[in-house]
Amino acid sequence: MTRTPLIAIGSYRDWDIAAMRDSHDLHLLGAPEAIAGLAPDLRAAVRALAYQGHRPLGAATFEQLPALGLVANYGVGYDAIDVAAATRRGIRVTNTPDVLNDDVADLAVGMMLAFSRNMMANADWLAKGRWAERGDPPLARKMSGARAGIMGLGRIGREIANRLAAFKMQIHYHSRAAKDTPEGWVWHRDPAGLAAHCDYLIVALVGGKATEGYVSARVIDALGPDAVIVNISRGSTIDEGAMLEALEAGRIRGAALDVFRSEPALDPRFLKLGNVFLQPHQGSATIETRKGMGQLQRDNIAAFLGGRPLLTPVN
Ligand code: 8YV
Repeated sequence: MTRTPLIAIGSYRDWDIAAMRDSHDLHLLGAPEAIAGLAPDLRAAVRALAYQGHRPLGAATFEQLPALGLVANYGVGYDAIDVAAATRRGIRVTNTPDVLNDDVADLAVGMMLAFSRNMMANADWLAKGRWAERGDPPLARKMSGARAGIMGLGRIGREIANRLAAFKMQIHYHSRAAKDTPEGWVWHRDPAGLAAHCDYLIVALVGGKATEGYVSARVIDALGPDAVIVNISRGSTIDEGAMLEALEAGRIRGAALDVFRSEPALDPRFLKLGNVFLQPHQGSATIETRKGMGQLQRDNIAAFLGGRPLLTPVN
């Protein structure tokens, strides 16, 4: 039996490659530009594309694959994919929601604790022999009981809020409309209003044009000098220049960031700051979750090719 061709773009783990090879004639590419190098009869036959990565994928790629019917994204965020262009061409798009909520929320809480309790500097204090030489390191700051401001109470934002509630934090949030929440959670209509009422502003927005710079200079200015920005969403959701200025001037206490505007490259100004805790976009990066994401991506592909309803459609 001839197996259906599948183009997979990205840097997949061995287990994902093996699973895709199991049921498809797999063509693994590093970037969308490599599609142009595939044989014309293969390009004409491909109906499904597995995508991983944050580089733009849109009309120029779709034009090269006339039979394409599905782009299955490996990730909950699909801001790199031009969904409008896909829809115009009748191409369905799927993502991998929910399977990564716990990991991303865990990382947000972990970054908040690591930042507040000076864990990096304290580990360094110990490693450099300063504990014995100079005594205890400087005191840290308490996180439990502080005010959390969740920007975007979607699936991941809610998991973060649930965790922070267990840390006895008061939960404030901003979303387009008030949501059904446990008693005591406070909705703020205005993002700057949320900023004015929190010690930790945790950004859990979806990426894309609609949220570009949503945490604007105005929102950042509304934060108090004791406030910490936490971002596990997309670098694009924050006015990075305004945040860097606030951090450099000490107008906010600090930032714990997993995502950046020009990642994997970082604005070098970040590396000069002493009031940040930085991570390499690793919110979903555990073996368990990445396996779950790969499985959901493949399940969507199998559903599409089998003529069954998609599990997690975007359009
Ligand atoms: C990435 C993410 O997809 O799910 C998302 O939206 O940002 C991550 O899980 C990850 O970089 C894998 O490509």
